[in-house]
Amino acid sequence: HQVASDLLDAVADGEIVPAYQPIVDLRTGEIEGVEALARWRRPDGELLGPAAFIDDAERTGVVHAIDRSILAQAAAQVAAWHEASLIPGAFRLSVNLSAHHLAEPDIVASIRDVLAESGISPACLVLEITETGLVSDPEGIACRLEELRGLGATVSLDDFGVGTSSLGNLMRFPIDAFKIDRSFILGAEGSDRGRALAGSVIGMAGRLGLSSPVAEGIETEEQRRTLVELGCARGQGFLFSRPVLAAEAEELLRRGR
Ligand code: G
Ligand code: G
Ligand code: NA
Ligand code: MN
Repeated sequence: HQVASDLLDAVADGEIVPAYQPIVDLRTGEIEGVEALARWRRPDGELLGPAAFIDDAERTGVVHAIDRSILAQAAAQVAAWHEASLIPGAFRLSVNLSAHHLAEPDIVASIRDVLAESGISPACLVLEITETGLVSDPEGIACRLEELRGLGATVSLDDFGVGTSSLGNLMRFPIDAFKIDRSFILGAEGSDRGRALAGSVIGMAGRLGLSSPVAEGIETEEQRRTLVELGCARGQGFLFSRPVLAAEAEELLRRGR
């Protein structure tokens, strides 16, 4: 399989690297953590986003190697930032985990080993699971998520609210948090109903005893203000920073101190 072997080569050659997007306190702008997002740095210097390779990676199973490599690189980076006193102890690293990956029996041991090698605490790790991937084998996935929480990691539902059974997922799966999909942020600006819906989703997290949700895709000051009014404490988006490579992320952290 040519696509699979090209992608595996890219992982082995260190061409799949994390970009980091800050997750901030929406009131103060303080950086509380980062989401690591995979990029394919081609030998010619071109940087490809996941749209160019993640579907192929899922289809061929190479996504496991990508997820593990991004976690290892990002955890090592966060450990180095800790070492340099650029980030506080409570700083959190979010990584994306393919739902396919959750079917792998060795995933829990694999994540535990990668964390142990990097030296960062599992309590710093947030595993983002995309809602739309949670269709097959719900019992197996629920079991795996419970084991991952047992390590001390946080499990967060990504793109919450746009799947076919978002509320059902809150019942079925042992999750700690969710990320509010960008469509709610756009909706909250568009109409009273959209605003009420976004407010309800934010309020629901609190009533369920989940951690404060992260709002995704914030691009304007007005969106930030609206979310704060609606009780949302954390978010990410181009207003604060696009996803950037490690050196640029480090600059943001230095400035944010
Ligand atoms: O970074 P972008 O900007 O384009 O990311 C698009 C989507 O690609 C993300 O929402 C996420 O679902 C997926 N993605 C990004 N990085 C990773 C990764 O390391 N592993 C997996 N499984 N998905 C990722
Ligand atoms: O994991 P997930 O699908 O949530 O990844 C976030 C995706 O959203 C990435 O592709 C990232 O580049 C993109 N993104 C991050 N911030 C913004 C933003 O403010 N606006 C838009 N349109 N996309 C964003
Ligand atoms: Na994500
Ligand atoms: Mn998302």
